[in-house]
Amino acid sequence: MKHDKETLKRIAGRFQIDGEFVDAEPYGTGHINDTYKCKWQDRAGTRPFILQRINNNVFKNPPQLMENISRVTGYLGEQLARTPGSEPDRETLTLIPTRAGEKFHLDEQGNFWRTYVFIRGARTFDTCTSPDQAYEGAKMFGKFQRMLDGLPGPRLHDTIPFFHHTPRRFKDLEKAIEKDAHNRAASARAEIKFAVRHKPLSTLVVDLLAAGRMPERITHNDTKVNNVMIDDATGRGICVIDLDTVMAGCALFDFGDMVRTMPRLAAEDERDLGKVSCDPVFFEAMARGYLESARQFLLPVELEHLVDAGRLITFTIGIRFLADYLAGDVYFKTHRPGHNLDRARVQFKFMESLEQQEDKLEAIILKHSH
Ligand code: ADP
Ligand code: GN1
Ligand code: MG
Repeated sequence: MKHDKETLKRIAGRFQIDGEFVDAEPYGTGHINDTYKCKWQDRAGTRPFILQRINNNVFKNPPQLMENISRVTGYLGEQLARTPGSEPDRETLTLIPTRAGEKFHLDEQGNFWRTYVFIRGARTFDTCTSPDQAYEGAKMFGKFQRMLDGLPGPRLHDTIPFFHHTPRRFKDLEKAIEKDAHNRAASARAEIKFAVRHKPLSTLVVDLLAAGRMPERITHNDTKVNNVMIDDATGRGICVIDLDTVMAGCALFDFGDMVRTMPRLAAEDERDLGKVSCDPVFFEAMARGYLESARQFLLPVELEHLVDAGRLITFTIGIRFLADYLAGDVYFKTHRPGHNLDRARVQFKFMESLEQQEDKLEAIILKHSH
């Protein structure tokens, strides 16, 4: 455990929570932040909370990031409060302020911490276990885009500039290959070759955005399946989480990351590549879910490129894993040697499966577009 319990107790104590701190344990399988489930006890019993250290290697301006999250969750909460039958504190993340009334706590070491209400009776899945989950998760991400469509106020901060800018990501990869700081390029020759062969794909969405042919929207930008919570009792999608990258983007970024994760039944770091492919039944459930929520606002140019977006975002994240492997695993959390290379291989294998099934996937999108 990265932080000891005394430290966590001290930090948790800075937030507006009643009762006594009981315990904290690492929680979830995210690659970026340090997430803990904390238990607190008061007269009514024990209650869990999520305590998170924001990764400030990845996010350079945590106060701006927290301003985004506060605006977004506040706006979603207001809309939910007006919707009969909804449960605002389960259907959006809710920040708990510090005792000083701030959105985050800055500790003596320069770490930024935040606390969320724990969403009970729900969980996340690293891979979908049924087509229904793909349907539910995708429907939630579509609804999330729809609900944020009218967010008032100034443009959200770019928490990571050029986050899904594939040509820039490709340049980063080229730099990492050239530097080869850990002498790993030789062990990734096949993957580097694959990436270089697919370089022309990089410009697809950025060119359309630059030409003003693709609308900018508020998007989540990290819509992998374990960033949406599924209700234990009903199996319904309940809440979109992990809001660090909510900012201006393209609807295709979100759909692309769903394609990358929802119809892939093998793990993101599976070593047996024979298990890695796109399952068309799960793909269809996901497409149906997303389009039920998003069909009403998507433009033809967005609908036309949904299948391409799957390949593009899978490629983008594949080259990010590969670049991080070459750079010595400095960005994504890794749990074994070669972990980022294994992840990159899965992305590239999955891209091939998308390429092979392109016609079938296009037909599915067409079927659910109207
Ligand atoms: P990361 O950015 O590292 O992926 P996340 O914000 O996604 O971090 O959190 C990691 C995991 O913690 C999630 O996948 C989810 O399982 C769990 N989690 C996060 N927020 C909550 C919450 N409010 N209630 C319950 N579980 C949560
Ligand atoms: C990271 O935070 P997490 O684990 O949900 C990453 C995403 C990648 C994903 C790959 C801020 O997501 O961009 O797609 O890993 N988040 C950030 O699994 O870089
Ligand atoms: Mg996450």
